[in-house]
Amino acid sequence: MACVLGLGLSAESMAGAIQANGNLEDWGLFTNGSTTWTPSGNQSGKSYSYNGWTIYYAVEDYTSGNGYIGPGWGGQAYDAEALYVTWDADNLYIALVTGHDPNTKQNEKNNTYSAGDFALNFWSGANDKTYEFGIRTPHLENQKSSTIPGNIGGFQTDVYQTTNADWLKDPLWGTGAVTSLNTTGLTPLPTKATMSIKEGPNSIGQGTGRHWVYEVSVPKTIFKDFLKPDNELNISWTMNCANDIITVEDDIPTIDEPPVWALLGLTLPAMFWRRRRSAKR
Ligand SMILES: [Ca+2]
Ligand SMILES: [Ca+2]
Ligand SMILES: [Ca+2]
Repeated sequence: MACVLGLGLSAESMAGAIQANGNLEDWGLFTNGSTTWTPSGNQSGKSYSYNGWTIYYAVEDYTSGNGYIGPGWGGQAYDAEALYVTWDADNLYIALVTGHDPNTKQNEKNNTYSAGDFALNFWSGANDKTYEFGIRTPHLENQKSSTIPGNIGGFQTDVYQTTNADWLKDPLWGTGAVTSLNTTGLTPLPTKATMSIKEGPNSIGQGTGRHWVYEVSVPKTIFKDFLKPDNELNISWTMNCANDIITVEDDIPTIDEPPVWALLGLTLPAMFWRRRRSAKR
C-alpha cells in the first residue's frame, strides 16, 4: 500500500501541497508572521521558486500617496496588490492579495463597488485577448443566505466557460477591462473551484491598512483543450469599478505534466524532469 499512496502525487505536491485555505504560507508568503511581500528569489523576473513550486506573480502594491492606483483612485481600499499562479498535475492555483474588502456592497450612487471575478485568458501565438473562463467570487448582492457569512471562509464556487460578451466591463475609465461575469444565460460548468477568502495582517507589504487574501484551487480538467503545450495563460482580477486591475501571466500548465516515472517517487528522474522543466522557461 505504501507504493500506491505515492501514485498520483506530482513532484510539487510531494514537496508540500497548496491548500486553498486563505493562508499563503504554502506559497512562501507571509510566513512566520513576517511582513514578506514581494516574493523572495527572482524578484526581477516574473516567477520565483518555493518548496518545489514555480510561482508566477505580479505585485503592484499601493503604499501611500494621493490615492491614485491606476487607472482609477481609491488608495488601499481599492488596491489590487498581488496575484500569483502555479499548478501541479491536477490543479491550477491562484492567490490574490487586495486591500478591497470582499464585503463592499455595490452602490454606484455611493461610489462603492464590489469585487469582480477571476478572468482567465488562454491563447496560442498572439494574445487573442479573449477570456475563455471565469471563476466566480461571492457577490454580495447575490448572497441571499448566510452560507458564507461576511464573504469570509472556504466554499465551492462556479466556473464558467465564457466569451468576452459574457463579461461586464470597466464602467469608468475606458480601459475595456473585464470585471464581473454577467451570469444571466450562462450555465456553470459541472466541476466547481474551491475558493477561500481570509483577512490578512495589516502589516503585509510595504504599506499598511487592511488586506484580504483570495485563494483558489481549480481542477485542470475543466480547461479541456485550452491546455495545450506552448499555449499561454493570463489571469486578471479587478473590482467592478476597475479602479485597479492586476494581471499575472504564465506558461500553460500541461507543459508540466510529469511523465509517469516522475510520479513514482524516484528522486533522480524527478530531479531530471524538474531541470528539464526549468530549462524550458
Ligand atoms: Ca494556502
Ligand atoms: Ca497596498
Ligand atoms: Ca484567449
